[in-house]
Amino acid sequence: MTGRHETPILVTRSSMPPLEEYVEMLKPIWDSCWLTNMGEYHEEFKRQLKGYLGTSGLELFVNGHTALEMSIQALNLTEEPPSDGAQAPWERVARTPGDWKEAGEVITTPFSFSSTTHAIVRNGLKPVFWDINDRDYTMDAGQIEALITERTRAIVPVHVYGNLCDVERIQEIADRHHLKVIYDAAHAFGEALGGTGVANFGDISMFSFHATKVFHSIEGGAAAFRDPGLADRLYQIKNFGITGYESVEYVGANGKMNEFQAAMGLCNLRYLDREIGKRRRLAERYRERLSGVSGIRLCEQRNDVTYNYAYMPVVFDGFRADRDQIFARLAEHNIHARKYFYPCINSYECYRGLFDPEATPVARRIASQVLTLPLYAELPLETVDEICDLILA
Ligand code: T4K
Repeated sequence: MTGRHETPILVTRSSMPPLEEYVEMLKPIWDSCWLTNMGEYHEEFKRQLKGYLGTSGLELFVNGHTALEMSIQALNLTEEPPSDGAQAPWERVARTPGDWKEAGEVITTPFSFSSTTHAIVRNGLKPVFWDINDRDYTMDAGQIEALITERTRAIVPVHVYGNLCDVERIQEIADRHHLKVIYDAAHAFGEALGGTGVANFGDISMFSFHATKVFHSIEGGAAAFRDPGLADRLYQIKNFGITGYESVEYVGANGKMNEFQAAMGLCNLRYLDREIGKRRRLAERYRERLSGVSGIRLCEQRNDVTYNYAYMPVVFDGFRADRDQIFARLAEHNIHARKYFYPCINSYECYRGLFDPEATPVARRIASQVLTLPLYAELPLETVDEICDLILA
C-alpha cells in the first residue's frame, strides 16, 4: 500500500478527447463565426445522439438541470388558466417553496442531486417525496400509488447512480392515473433495459452531459421523448418561448447549447464505448474486492440492464468502520470519495419545515451510510486496489 498521494485522487475526472481533434473541430466555428443558437454542430450532435440513444425525439440544452426544468414546463403540469384568461403567467409559475396551496403535485425521490427537486419547485409544483428501495436506491415503485391525490400531475423518478427504476411498474401506475412520467436520467446515459435504450421510458428522459458524467459536452443536457408534439415546444421554451420572428408564445428562457459544447460532445461520443469499457473493468474490480464483506453493501445489479458504470456507491452498514471514518481515512491518503447523496433533499435548508425527512427512512439511512468511491476511465487499477485495501484495513 502506498502512502499519501501527491496529487489528489478525486471522485471522478473528466474524460478528455485528443486535443487535436477538438482543435480541428473549432476551425469551422472560427470560419463561420456561428457560435451558438442552434448551429451546425448543435444539429449534428442532436442527430448523432438520437442514433446512439435510439430515440426519435431529442432536444439539446445548455445543461441537464435546464433540460429537466424545461421538460416539466413543456408538459404543462401547472394549473391551467381559467377559460376567461384571468390568471396571469406569474400566478401560475412564480410560487416560492411552501406556497403550494393550489399547486399540482409531483411524486419524486429525496435521494438525488438537488437539481431533481429544484426543477419541480421552480415550475411552481409541489414535490411529494416517496422512499427508495434498499437494493438499488431507486424509488420504491410498489408504494407510489398511496401518494396519489386529485392534485397529482406527474412522477419524477431518478435512475440514481445509473440504476434503472422499475419502469414498467411506474408506467402502469402513471397510465392508470393519467400522470406524466419524467425520468431524471442524468446518470443513465447510454444504458438499456432488455435491449431497449433508457431514453424510451416515460414521457421524457433528461440526460446530463456535465463534465463529471460518463459522457460530457463540458456542460450540457438533453431531453428525449416519444411524442413528436414535444419537439417544437421544447425547442421554443429553450429559446425564450419564441415561436416566430414576431411571436412569443411561452414564458421561456435561455437553455441553448452552444457550438463549443456540441463540438466537445461530438468528439467524446467517438470514445464513449471505450470509456465505458474501462469503467466497467474498474467497477468489477471494486465489486470483486468488496462484495461479500460483512457490513459492506453494493448496489444490486440486474442481468437485463446494460450499465454505464457512472458511479461506485458503497454502503457501510454495520461495518467495523462507519461511512464518515472511511471517508476520513481515504482523505488522509489524499483520496477524496464523495457522500453522494447526503443529505437527503427533504432535509435541505431551503426546504426546512416543509417536509418530514423521517417519512423516507430508507433514503435517510442510506444517505448517512453511502460513500461514492473514485471511478473514471483513467483511474489506475492499482488505485482501486489501494482504495479497497484502505477500506478493508
Ligand atoms: N439530476 C441528477 C440526478 C444529477 O446528478 C445532476 C447533476 C443533475 C440532475 C443536473 O445536471 P447538470 O445541470 O449538472 O448537467 C456534480 C456535478 O456538477 C453535477 O452535474 C452532478 N449531477 C453532481 C452529482 O455532481 P459537484 O458539486 O459534486 O461537482 P464538483 O465540482 O465537486 O466535481 C466533482 C468532481 O468531479 C471533482 O472532485 C473533480 C471532477 N471534475 C469536476 C469538474 C467541475 C472534473 O474532473 N472536471 C470538472 O470540470 O456536482
